[in-house]
Amino acid sequence: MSRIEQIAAQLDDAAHHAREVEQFDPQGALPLDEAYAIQRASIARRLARGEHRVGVKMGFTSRAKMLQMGLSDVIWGRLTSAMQIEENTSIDIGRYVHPRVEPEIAFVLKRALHGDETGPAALAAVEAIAPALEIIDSRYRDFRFSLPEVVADNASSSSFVVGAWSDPHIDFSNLGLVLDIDGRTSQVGSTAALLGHPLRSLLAAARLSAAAGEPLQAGDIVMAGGATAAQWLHPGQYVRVDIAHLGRAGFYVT
Ligand code: OOG
Ligand code: MG
Repeated sequence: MSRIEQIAAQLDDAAHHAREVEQFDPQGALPLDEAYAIQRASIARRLARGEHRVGVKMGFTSRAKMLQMGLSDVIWGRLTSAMQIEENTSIDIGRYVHPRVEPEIAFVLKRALHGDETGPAALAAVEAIAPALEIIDSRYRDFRFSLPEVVADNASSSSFVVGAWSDPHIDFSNLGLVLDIDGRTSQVGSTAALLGHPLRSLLAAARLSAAAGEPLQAGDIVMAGGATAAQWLHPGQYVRVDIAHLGRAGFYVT
C-alpha cells in the first residue's frame, strides 16, 4: 500500500468508527495535490462500500471560519449519499468523534458546470437553493490540523442537512441568517460572508472539481461553506438555521 493509500485508510477508518487519529503532517509540508489524492482515495473506499457521490462542499469561504481554524485557503471536499441527513431527524452523537455544526447555504444544479463559467452562467445552471447545516467532525485529535491534513480528511465533512429548496431567482447575495441551538441564538450572519456572494463559492466549487477531473453534474449538491464560526454539538440539542426568505433546516442530537 502506498503512503497515500495508507493515510486514506486510516482517515476512512477513523470516520467510519468515530475514532480520532494523530496528525500526520502538523507542519503542513505535504503538497496539496498529494493531500487531495489522499482525500480521493479515502472517498473511493466509501464508494466501494456502496455510497455514491452527491456533490461537493466548500471550506474556509468565510472569514469567520478562517479565523476560527487559523487557515485561509479555500478548500473543497466530496459529499456522499451516506452523509445526507433528513431534516428534523436525530443524529447519534456516538457516531461522531467531536462534531460541530455550522450554518450554510446549499445549491442544487440542473446542468453540469465545467469550471470556466461566468457568474450569470453558473447561476443559470442552479436549479434551487436551500438553507443548510453542515456537521463537521475532524478526525484529528482536538480538532487541530494543518491545511494538507484537513484536505486529506475530506475537509472535516461528516453529515449535512438541507431544508426546503427555493427558486434561485431571488437576490441571495446578502440574506441574514441565524443559527439557533435549543431556541437560543447561537450565531448570526449573512450569506454575504461567503466570499462576498455565495455564487463565488459555487464558481470556486465548479473550478476546483473540474480541475480535479470530476466536474459538477446536474443533480449535484454544493454546500457553499460555513457563514459563521462552527459550534460544538452535545446530546439533547435541537439545532436550526433560519435564513431570510429561504426558511429553516434543523436536526436533533441524541
Ligand atoms: C474544515 C471544514 C471547513 C467550512 O464550511 O468552512 C468548512 C473545518 O473547519 O474543520 O466546512
Ligand atoms: Mg462547512
